[in-house]
Amino acid sequence: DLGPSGKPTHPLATAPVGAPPHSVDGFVKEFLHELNTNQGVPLSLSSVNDQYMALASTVRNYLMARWLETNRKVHENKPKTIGYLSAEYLLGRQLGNALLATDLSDIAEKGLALCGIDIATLRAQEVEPGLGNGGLGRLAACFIDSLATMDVPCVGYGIRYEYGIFRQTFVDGRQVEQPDTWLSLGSPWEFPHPEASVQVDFGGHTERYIGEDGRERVRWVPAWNVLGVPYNYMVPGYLNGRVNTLRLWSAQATKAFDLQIFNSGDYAQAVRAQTFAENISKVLYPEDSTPQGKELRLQQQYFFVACSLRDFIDHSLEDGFDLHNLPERVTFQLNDTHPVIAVPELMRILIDEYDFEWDEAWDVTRRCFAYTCHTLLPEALEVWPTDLLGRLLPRHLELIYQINDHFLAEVREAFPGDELRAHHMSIISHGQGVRMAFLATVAGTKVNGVAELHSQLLRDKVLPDFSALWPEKFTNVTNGVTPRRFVRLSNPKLSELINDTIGNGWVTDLERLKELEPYADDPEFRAQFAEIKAWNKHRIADLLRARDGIDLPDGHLVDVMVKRLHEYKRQSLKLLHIVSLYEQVLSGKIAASEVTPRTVVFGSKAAPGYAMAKETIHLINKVAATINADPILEGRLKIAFPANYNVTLAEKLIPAADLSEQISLAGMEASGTGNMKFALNGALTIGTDDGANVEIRKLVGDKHFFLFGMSEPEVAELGAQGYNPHSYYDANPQLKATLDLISSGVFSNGDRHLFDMVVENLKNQDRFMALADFDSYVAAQAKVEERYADQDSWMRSAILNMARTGYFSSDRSMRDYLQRIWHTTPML
Ligand code: NBY
Repeated sequence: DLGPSGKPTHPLATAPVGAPPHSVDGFVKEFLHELNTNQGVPLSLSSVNDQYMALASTVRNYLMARWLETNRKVHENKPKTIGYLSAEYLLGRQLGNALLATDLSDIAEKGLALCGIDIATLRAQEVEPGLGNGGLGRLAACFIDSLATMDVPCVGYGIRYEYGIFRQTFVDGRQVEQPDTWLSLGSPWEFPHPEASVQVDFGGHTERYIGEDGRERVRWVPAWNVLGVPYNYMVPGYLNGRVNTLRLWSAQATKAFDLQIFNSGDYAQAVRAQTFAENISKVLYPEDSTPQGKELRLQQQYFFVACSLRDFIDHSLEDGFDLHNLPERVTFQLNDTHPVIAVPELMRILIDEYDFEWDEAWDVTRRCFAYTCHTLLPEALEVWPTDLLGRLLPRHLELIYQINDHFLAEVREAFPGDELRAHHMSIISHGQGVRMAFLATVAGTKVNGVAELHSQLLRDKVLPDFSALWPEKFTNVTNGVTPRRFVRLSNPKLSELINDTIGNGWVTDLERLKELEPYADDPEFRAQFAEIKAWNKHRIADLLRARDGIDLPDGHLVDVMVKRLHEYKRQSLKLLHIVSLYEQVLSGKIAASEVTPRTVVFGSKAAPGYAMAKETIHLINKVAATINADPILEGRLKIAFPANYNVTLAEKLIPAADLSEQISLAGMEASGTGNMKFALNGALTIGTDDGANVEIRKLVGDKHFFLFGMSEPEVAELGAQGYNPHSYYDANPQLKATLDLISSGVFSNGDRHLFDMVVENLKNQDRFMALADFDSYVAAQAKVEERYADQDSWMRSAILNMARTGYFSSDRSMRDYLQRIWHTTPML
């Protein structure tokens, strides 16, 4: 503990670290100290970035005593820890959350004002760490927030990408990606620990030899290696004194690797080796559903998982710890299949390094892992070609074959003579490769989906043979979102109203929002609620004006669809609704004055290689430009598509929404989490019976939710019959007129073919059945307009949405994981 030099004699050396005084004066003193000693500038000469960096360090200092104390307690009490393994963490800005967790917001604001600084300017200086694509990465961030707040020991493990999710720009309506240089102005929230670096091996071959005990053993002789440098981030619990750790790994060349080449005299080659190693954590892959079978991606996956297991075993366990007891000390939660290579890695460590017998090693391994699946799309399931895997990780491929052999023996025992079943269930599919979801299912103690419908479909459609073999392995944990970031921080006025009405217990016990239900009938409360909604609309209007030069009209229904661009999510269906409204006005079927004044806001990134998604973005922008410029709908319909939707924008946009668009084809969206954030901020949902929408609707009630479209069984039936989108086009004159308007060239300067890719696909393929749901969607939108016309009734529903969706706190999700999967309880 105290290092090699013996007992310290200075009394301060063993005193617990204290936080700076919780007062404006104490804060100012600390802030100026940080500005002077960390940034090396006096206040008078400091830049905004200097001030932001000093502010971040100051807040960090307040958290430090708690972090040290948390770590001391973990060291002393050796509780079971959750090792959350995730290739993505979409954290959002850190400053506001840290201020909230330390209850310093007011003190900081006052202190900075006394220094002549507006804290809002410093908040705006922070570049969010965008180390994730979308829902999956944001979920990981919500979960670690909840675990810290619930006093559960957890280490989040992941990758410190030098470039996170690309920065989206639009050039003539088309998406153009720019690198996300989030580290360029310094990163005040991270603590690098190069001294705790871990070596990770790759490539080479394996050798068999006879060990001292006379048994045959295997030795992996790797060809090259890299160093993983840990960067620690604080994960503060909300006002509870706990600070957990998020440990992100950065890749560096190892000394040995350099030296070898330096000694050969090839300096340039040695420097290239450095670059080669550092490439591993260079950039986040921007695909959010179709995995790229790229070698570098597998390197990333193995890199962070190998670092994390090594780190946990070497640094979290006491010397001489018997690894047979590892499951008592950790569950590694696999956030989708991206970290599944951890399974053969733990087997390798136990067998090759710790001399475990196969059965012992497997028993330990399977009790250490649990797997969360986040998809239903077949193309989203990761499969690694065996030759690639064998080249990069030869020992791991052998172990996977062995795991598969043992597993298939179990299948044959359970279903004698059913060779076809064994074939279907094989982890290794001939011709394809290693099916990572199967490996995860075989290895995990538990397998969970992320909403009730999804978990059901996972059992019935994606992994039916596995659920037949191990029914008790499958469970559901419905996703949740952190109320700290997505209500308390993002909607300060609403938070104040809730506090004034029911006290502030809801921030850590979100079901208490139920106590607001009676206030839905209180005209005074409704008026306050409506005023806050209007205030949030002005706030986003101000932001979009400054950020994007977009002007939002006053007094509109704010209709928001924000999520990654994917055909299954059906942004094109939203677009058809908009174009249909426009077409009806253009052709005189309805008067512009009959259209409910509405602003539709889109926010969405497309995977750079996903042509259809990019074309859809292009079309949305062109439709927006045309309609926004056409006086015929002036003041009636406005389309806003701010570029680079991210967590920071979401925090301002979601609280301003009246209507939440959750319109995926039923059976396709595993859960959705944006849907929860909108409901909690008092938006009504227009949505299909998909993902967590199903549970939202059940809780808020049919009267307060606009359901439309086919149900999942109806989708399956239509698919089985043979879906023909063209028949809908032919049969529905309004749908035909809508698609024809796009093909007419009005949105493309007369070019009738510019959007052929999107239009022809809808007419002829339409894999996600947008045309089949069009009528029902348009009818539901008409109901929306009708309801919105009665503001009292709308606000009542909005309040009930908020009051009834406390279930979707990620604190509740974590309680479910603790009970159903991790079998552990919060502890101090
Ligand atoms: O995970 C999302 C689901 O689509 C959404 O329904 C769910 O609410 C959310 C949290 O459970 N999935 C998701 O965001 N997936 C990815 O971001 C992703 C990223 C990378 C890859 C695959 C999926 N990949 O293969 O590289």
